[in-house]
Amino acid sequence: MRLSHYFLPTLKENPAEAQIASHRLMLRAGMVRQGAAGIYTWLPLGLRVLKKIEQIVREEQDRAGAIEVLMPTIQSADLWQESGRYEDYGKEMLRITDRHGRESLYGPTNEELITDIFRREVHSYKDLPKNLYHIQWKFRDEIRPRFGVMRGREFLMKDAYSFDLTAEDGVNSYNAMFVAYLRTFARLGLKAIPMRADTGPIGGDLSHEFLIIADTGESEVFFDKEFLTMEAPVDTPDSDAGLQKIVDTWTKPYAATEEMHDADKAAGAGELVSGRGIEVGHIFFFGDKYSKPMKASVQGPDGKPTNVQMGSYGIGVSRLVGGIIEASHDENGIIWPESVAPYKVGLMNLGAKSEDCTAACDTLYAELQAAGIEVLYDDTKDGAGAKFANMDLIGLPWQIALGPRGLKNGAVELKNRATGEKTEVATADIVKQLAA
Ligand code: 5CA
Repeated sequence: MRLSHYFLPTLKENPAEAQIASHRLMLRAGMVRQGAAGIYTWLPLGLRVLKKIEQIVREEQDRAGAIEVLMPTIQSADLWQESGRYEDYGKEMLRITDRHGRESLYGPTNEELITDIFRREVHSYKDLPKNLYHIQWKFRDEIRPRFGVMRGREFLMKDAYSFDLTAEDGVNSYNAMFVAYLRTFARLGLKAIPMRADTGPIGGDLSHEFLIIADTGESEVFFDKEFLTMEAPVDTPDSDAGLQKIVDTWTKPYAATEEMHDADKAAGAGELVSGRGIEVGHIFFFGDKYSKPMKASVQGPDGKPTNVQMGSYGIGVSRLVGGIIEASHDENGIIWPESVAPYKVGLMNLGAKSEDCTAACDTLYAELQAAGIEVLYDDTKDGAGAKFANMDLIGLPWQIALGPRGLKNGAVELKNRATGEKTEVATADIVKQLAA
């Protein structure tokens, strides 16, 4: 993409309304703009990151055997009356009345709707287990939307719903999602800690939150200090063996944390430290909480109708954009893990006034594209200082600078955004090096 053709409204100054780094940087890097309290437009750069996160979440759900559907944002109030949650959910639910006076709502979550679909279509235990998920916008009329996309009113969530015949099978489905979450967050370059959690308005008695540690998090957590020294799995090779190693490492200190999840025990345990966490995922097993009142049953092996055992599994896809920035930035801007970076490479023409330099940059841009490398090409007439600052702000993993001096030497300057390391690379070799 040529920057001169793009829509990237970056800001030089810190916006006054932003209290935390991710909110500030998302506004400054031209990723989002607020439409109304807690409701955002995703601008091109932000949208690319959102889509990449969504795709990693999708791949790991698919890998775990979940099947994608797409449910609507607007739901009928009837189903929520059946489950008993219509009144219980309270003011967070945005209620809508249509022209015929029918009560509807903008879905804050989808247990009722998916249970309705399931009970209409599935009638035999032979069709179990099933896990259906979708990635769809939700609305919760949060009393204090804040921190940009971290606590929005409209937000993108992946929610999966499992259906099993027995509680034992249901817990197996729960565990499969647990592992899928560890893999997902590892691929996103995050250290996400699973913690025992309250079930809140979703209900049930087995639940884990997945938290990333950041000072700006909203939950207080106690965790094994081994987590702090563990290497963040940035740029994890997307291989089964590589990911399995991460899952294994994480389940070890996780087991220790699990033992001591309540504060009483945590207070006596020297190895535990306290910190603040951002909840990026939450999983629940709640048995027949919805299947019973909504009569979602299948015929069991004994021929008798049996209420299905259900769980639900959420990931805050739009919250993750902010969460990843909280976990990975410096004073100059964002540092994207390669897996979710909006572009892998930023190419800067530092001699935009010279025809030769522009021709060389144009050629390099075409070669990078031909090699399938995602590249944002700063072909504008801005000065070098402004170009460097902008690239650091938007946080692409690799920066290539080509100016008149490099042109003479047949070399470009390659900078690694995460380490700051700069190297001279022969122009002839750069595409091969970045494609590797
Ligand atoms: N039905 C269950 C699981 S599918 C559910 O709704 N769980 S939840 O309430 O915990 O939400 C799932 C995830 O959505 C949370 O872990 C969080 O990452 C994200 N989320 C929840 N509320 C917001 C919000 N106001 N803004 C941004 N993300 C949110």
